[in-house]
Amino acid sequence: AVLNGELRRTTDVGNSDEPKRKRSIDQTYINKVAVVLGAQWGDEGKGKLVDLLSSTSDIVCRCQGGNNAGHTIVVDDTVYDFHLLPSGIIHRQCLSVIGNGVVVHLPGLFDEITHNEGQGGDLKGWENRLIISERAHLVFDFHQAVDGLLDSGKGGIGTTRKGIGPTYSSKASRSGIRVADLLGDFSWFSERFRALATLHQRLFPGLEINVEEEIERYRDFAERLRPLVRDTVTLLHDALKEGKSVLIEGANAVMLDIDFGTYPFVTSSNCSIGGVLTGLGIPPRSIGSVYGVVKAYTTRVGDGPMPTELFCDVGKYLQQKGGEVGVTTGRARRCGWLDVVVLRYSNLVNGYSAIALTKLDILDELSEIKIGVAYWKDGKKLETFPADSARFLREVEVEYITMPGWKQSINACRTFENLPENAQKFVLTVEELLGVPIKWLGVGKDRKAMIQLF
Ligand code: 2SA
Ligand code: GDP
Ligand code: MG
Repeated sequence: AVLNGELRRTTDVGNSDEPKRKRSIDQTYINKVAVVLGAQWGDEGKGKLVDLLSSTSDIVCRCQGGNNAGHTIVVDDTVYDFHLLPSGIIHRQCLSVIGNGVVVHLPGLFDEITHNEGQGGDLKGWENRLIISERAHLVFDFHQAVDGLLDSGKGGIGTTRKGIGPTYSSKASRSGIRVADLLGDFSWFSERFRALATLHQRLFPGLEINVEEEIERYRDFAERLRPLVRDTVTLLHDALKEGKSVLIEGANAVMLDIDFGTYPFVTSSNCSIGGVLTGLGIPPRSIGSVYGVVKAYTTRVGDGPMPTELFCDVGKYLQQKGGEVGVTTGRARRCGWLDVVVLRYSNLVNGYSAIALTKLDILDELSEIKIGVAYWKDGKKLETFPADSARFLREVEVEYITMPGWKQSINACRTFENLPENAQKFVLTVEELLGVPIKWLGVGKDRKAMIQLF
């Protein structure tokens, strides 16, 4: 029966002499969590959307990746760049959670805090609103050194060298070290550290690790970390029960997902919707809206196929006008046209409720704008997204549609109706091609340069 708009099922239980029990579907967690995910190859502007949504959220969580991510937030003249810290950290009412699925490089985390404290006052009091999972795995300096060794020369994929792959390898091979190991009995941590370091030295002869010095360094980190650490699974469940609103900040993006991305040119975590559940320990039914962040063109940093990549002046224009430089490594990002084949596949995996289309203003000066709508190979149109990235995806031909540009600045526009007609047409075309509503449009770097459509 439906009572007060809620589904309630009443069932007789046991024999008829016993009192009747009422069973109903528990509504406690339903739709309390909103998720922001990268819909392309990263750097779509997730940080900016998370910043916007954080102002009305109680908790903001990171669930996967590490300090390979780079999320930029521009507040007037202040630029914050976050790598491990959830972008909600600059909102005082918001608790920031680093979940169990994240890999944490402690020296990097403390440096990031110091750096961003120097950028502006909004980080003040961070120590009262940052929580780290006791189940998160630790990235050590030797993981980063090994990342560099593995990625150099032929076969490298252009990682950020932040130790992400080697740390998730330690986690999967069950030799990794978690926050809880560091904060428990220190001799247990020391023993595990020696074993892990020795294992890496055996695998990579010549790898220098000053084992005892590192252990002492971590004695200090342990004390700095201790006040921030909690059982985040229980914390989040309690918060959801109390009706708090939770926002998840995805890092990297679906095309870099270890399962669904362009393997092996991917990162080592699940950056799509599944990583939200495994990286935080929240039930699927707690998830409500899933927002995909889409840049109005495509970028990729590091190696790997990118069918709509532009090697001409338009590519250079997008790179320069878009300021397409890696936040973590300073590498120039490769640029190309918007690729709807990627977006449709991305939507299959993540099931977006709505899209934020960012950096529309970067297209301002172009007289023609293309959108990739299909892949062809050997005279046949591809019906599904190819899994063979190393070879097949590099050889597909892209079919484009061409749209006229708007040749004027849209930076000051704050409503859809204010946008030039050709910009409106571009937005409506993307929406139609993708079949997902566009809820926000990014028209500039600043926090305020965003149009909300509904
Ligand atoms: P890794 O370091 O093992 O995760 O690298 C594996 C691949 O994943 C790509 N990757 C990224 N792509 C875009 N943005 C990322 N974050 C930084 C940013 C990147 C930077 O926000 O700009 O500063 O260069 C990111 N992190 C990982 C990476 O390029 C490899 O292709
Ligand atoms: P993230 O990794 O997805 O959070 O994105 P990054 O921060 O790595 O890269 C996005 C860049 O674009 C940052 O420099 C942002 O400040 C900037 N940005 C985000 N949205 C917009 C927009 O709508 N217009 C312009 N011009 N810049 C934007
Ligand atoms: Mg980024």
